[in-house]
Amino acid sequence: MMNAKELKKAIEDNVKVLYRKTIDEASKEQVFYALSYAIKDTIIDEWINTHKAYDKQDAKILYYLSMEFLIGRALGNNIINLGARKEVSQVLEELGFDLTDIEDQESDPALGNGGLGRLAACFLDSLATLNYPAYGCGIRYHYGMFKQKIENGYQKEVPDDWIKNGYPFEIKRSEYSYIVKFGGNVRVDNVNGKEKFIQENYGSVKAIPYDMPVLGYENGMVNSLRIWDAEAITNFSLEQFDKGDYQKALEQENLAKTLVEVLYPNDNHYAGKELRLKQQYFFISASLQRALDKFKSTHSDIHMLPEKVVFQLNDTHPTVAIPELMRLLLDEEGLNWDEAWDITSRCMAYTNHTIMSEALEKWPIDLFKSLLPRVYQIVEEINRRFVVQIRDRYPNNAAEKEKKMAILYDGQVRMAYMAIIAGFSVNGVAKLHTQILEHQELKDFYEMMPEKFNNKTNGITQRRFLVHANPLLTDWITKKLGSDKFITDLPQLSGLKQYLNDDKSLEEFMEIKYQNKLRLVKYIKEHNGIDVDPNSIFDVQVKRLHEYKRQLLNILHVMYLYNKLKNDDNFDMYPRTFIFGAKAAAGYRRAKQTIKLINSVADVINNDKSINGKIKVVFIEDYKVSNAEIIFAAADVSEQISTASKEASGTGNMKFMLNGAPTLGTMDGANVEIVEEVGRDNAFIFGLSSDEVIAYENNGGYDPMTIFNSDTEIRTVLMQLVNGFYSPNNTEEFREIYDSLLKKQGNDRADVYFILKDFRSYAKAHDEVEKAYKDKKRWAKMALTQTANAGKFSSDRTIEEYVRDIWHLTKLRLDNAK
Ligand code: 475
Repeated sequence: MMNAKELKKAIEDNVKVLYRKTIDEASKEQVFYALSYAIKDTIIDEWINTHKAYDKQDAKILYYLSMEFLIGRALGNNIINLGARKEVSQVLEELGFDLTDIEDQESDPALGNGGLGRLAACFLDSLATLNYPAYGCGIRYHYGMFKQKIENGYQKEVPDDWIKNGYPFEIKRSEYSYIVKFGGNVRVDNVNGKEKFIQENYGSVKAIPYDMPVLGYENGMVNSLRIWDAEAITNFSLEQFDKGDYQKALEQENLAKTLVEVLYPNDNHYAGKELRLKQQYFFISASLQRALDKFKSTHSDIHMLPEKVVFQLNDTHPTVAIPELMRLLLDEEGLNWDEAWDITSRCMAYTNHTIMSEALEKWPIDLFKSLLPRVYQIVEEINRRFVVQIRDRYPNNAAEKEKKMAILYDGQVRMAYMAIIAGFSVNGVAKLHTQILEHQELKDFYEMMPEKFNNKTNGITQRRFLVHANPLLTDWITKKLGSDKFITDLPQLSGLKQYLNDDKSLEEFMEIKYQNKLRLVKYIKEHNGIDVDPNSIFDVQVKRLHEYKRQLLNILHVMYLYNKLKNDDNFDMYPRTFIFGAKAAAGYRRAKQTIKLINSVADVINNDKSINGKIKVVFIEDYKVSNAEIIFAAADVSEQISTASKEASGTGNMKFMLNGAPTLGTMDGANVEIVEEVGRDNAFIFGLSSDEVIAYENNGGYDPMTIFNSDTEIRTVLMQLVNGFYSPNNTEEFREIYDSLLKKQGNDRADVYFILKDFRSYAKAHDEVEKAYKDKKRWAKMALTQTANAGKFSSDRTIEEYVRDIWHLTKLRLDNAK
């Protein structure tokens, strides 16, 4: 890192060169670019040095293959990982600028939907911090996750043109471009008695990589996130035109344009669009071609590949990597099937992130085959051999097993099954989730190949979600522990336990929470125009909107509390602010109606003077990584209320915990492990267990109508959905939500997510929260208990487990590191 004087000069020079201005004339945005280029300059030598070390040490490299990397803003994070926060702040101050203001100028790169994409970003941070050689491989979407506007209570999607003004931290690397082929047919030639498969009449695009630096924390390590862009193949169009194939040339140009245009905005949902499969094959083929070339540049024996390369499949979205690697090894490297299969299956590992059936990728065979004719042949052969194995192993019930396990079945290619069959590792993302995979969802596979299954409980990076998000708390912890080692060793936080009975420390801890609440109050005032009482309980649910996450349960409970305030003279409550943030997939009707409901309820309640501001409801527009950081730091209560068994892990739960907010939640996903760490007394747990949910799903026996008929308070709340209470101009506005809770919907039971079933125990858990909060000291202790026990949930721990059990990487030594 340059010193203060050099940095100042670099910023001033950049402003001059880029904008022909002196620093006193520069806008904040211009200073953002000037500073970012200066920071990139300081990174570049370490970036080069790191990759030289890869080669010199002949390091085994992880390729983390993911359709999504929800990286968020880079500037602040890079400054922190360079260990230069104070210095940069000061230089900017001298120049008349505030660092947080400047950071706010950066677009918030959202090349992901939610949990899965953010996990990938946390993993990259931890990999670099722990000195592991790794590439993130993904797509350079021109439009990331849409920006959300709320108009009249409805979500409106606005395109996110994040690279409009250029992104300062990426480097285009045209010299590593590759051709990716789609469609056409396969011709079989016979060369010296050996079959040769040649794809012909295809359309193709050029894949061009852009690299972004991924900095380790103060260790001189800089890995790369490599995202692929598409370009039409120039002069190819001319050639085609000469051949009279004008149509084809245009098609190719069109393909290049549309291919990487936009991220599919679906979380935990599979849309089955042809373009999505094209995106998958595009970035996978390019990433694998590059990985093989890199390997071959320093190795002569392709059989060594599994010793030097490992591919992690982030859910099934990159699973086409399996037949693609087979294709490269068979058709390009000339290996025979058994050799290719051995190598492929020792290089590929698969992570499952969800058991939601609507998220399972199943491609129609016709589509798959016409888009990827040669790859499909290979899938067929993989499947044929597997089916032979099944018949061998289960002679008595082969048909049944085939139905449950074959890759090709019922006209579909089942991607998860291919990943399990071909890879050497299958992992879930929290203990409970892995158990459900082993004993329910994937039990036939677990029975047949138990050695592949393992758990890797998710984690988060404290560099972003504590150090960057919560500088006040970071400084306090550093002071209390007498060291900042927790920044790379989160379990050190347990040292805070010695302060659990120290009144002064508890007061300091809560004062920091208060200051962070003020920061959020200001954000809400600026963005929503709502006044929020910083002394109220900040009860927060921020995550993607999905029925299984049950934002609906939360808002129905708010409606219930409001009724009590209005109708029951004996009822009183501690002031609460219910904060929501959530994007709904653009085509997800029910989710969008829930957003409208939250906003309609907010409208009525926030404007009712008679309740003295006891309840406020805030829907934060455009929930994203940058405002998430402000929200986590300010939360009192963490709502993690998914229907048990449905949330594979959750990672927001860990971010709240780290920042001192107890969990109000079900025994689902990683909540179970959070409770294990803090103890049952330091969490507010309610609702059906995952076993109970699964039993109801299998055996029936739940009818929400009995609750509707017997519980008047619940009934009143439900009736308010359809009597215009919250939608005076349209009593039908929330009819579908009402129906979903009480009526069978096609093949679905009423109240699929057990909202009415869990309602009473949820309300009771809220009572407990209030009781606990009123006792200031008890609450402070409970809050500090969260932070002090958050050590397990660092993604550093998760990565070390992946390395130990799956990747077997060696830490890179950086001789020139500072
Ligand atoms: C789980 N996304 C969380 C998190 O492991 C878990 C994206 C595109 C298409 C389909 N689905 C997706 C997910 O499935 C996803 O984000 N899953 C989430 O992964 C990290 O913590 O419980 O829901």
